[in-house]
Amino acid sequence: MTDKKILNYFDLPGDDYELSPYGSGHINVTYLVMGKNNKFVLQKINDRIFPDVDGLMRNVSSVCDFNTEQVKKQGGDVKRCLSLIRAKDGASYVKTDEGYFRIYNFIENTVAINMPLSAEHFGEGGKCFARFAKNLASFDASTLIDVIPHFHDTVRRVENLEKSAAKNTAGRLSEVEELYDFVLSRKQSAGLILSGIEKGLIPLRVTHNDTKFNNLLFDVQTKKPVSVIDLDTVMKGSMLYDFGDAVRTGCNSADEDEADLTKVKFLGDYYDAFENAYLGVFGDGITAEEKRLLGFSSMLMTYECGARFLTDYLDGDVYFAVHKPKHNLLRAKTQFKLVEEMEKVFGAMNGYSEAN
Ligand code: ADP
Ligand code: GN1
Ligand code: MG
Repeated sequence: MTDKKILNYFDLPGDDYELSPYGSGHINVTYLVMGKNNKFVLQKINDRIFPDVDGLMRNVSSVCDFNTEQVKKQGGDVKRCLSLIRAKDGASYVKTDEGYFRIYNFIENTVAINMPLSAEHFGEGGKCFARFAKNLASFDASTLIDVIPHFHDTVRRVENLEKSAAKNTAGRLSEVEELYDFVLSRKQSAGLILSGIEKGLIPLRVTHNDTKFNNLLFDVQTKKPVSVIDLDTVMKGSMLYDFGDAVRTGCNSADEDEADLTKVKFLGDYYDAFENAYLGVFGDGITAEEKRLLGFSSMLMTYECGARFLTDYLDGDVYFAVHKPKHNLLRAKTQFKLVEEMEKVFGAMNGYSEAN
């Protein structure tokens, strides 16, 4: 637990603040900063995953500012946009012996939730993600640092899994043979989005790259989405990454770490609502190849995430925060079950081939 002395470095209004752990993100350590009259969000940045903290924070800061500017132009409420609270020396983050810290505004009367409440609710989430993508369409992508290179290179993700299986650091390989085979049996389609990008059929855009449902904030009263958060992974990418990754969490009838796999079903009506809403806001700019691969990307992003959880399980749980024994294994199993469910709707992953 971080000491609240860290708050002294930041330009916060005077108040009697307390820190308490907050949210269910897997990467940073997040605290609610609660005063009598003010609320903020403090994060200890995961500098093992984001070693170039300065580059990361330049990305986050410029994307926050750009998005806020767009919302302002549209006549929206800028108080409901994510923004960084500066340190007293004007910097966007603070480094101490304990690590790197940043503070965000707490967007009033909002909450993040892990799963949508209904198909329509997921559709609203889709509009919010698509609006964010649209807002960033005119952002100069060349100024963004690739904070985690090859983030959605699924081929590399599978190669990393193979390397981890070969090392078997935590001695867990024998336990996961079936899951490992599941990944290998579908690896021939892992490079489809990348090859579409190489062929110029899928444009590179500024993308969020981590559009899971709890990276949206919802108004507590209206339950409508208010803002996209967790901007650490905003980089150049394909809109299919954002579309597919949102479907991964929003169309799963169960939690990401549900142990009872019979509960893991793909929610087709949620998918339809999301696709309609997302594309409605995203507009006509979508290419034919992007359209062809919407369902496929949902499977690919779910498969990739499962492969990453499995890799981390084999490595001994060094990447994602875990809160119970075999947590990464449970998460991997859920993802693969969901891929199987999706294949019933979208066809086998291996059945998709490269566009000519
Ligand atoms: P991680 O990278 O670990 O997922 P996030 O930035 O997504 O970190 O934050 C984790 C959780 O903290 C979010 O899912 C949300 O519940 C909460 N959170 C983060 N930023 C804010 C904010 N500005 N206002 C309110 N809640 C927030
Ligand atoms: C992590 O940061 P968070 O918890 O929103 C991860 C995503 C995974 C997700 C799986 C930087 O997201 O890529 O899809 O967990 N973020 C990073 O739940 O690796
Ligand atoms: Mg998050």
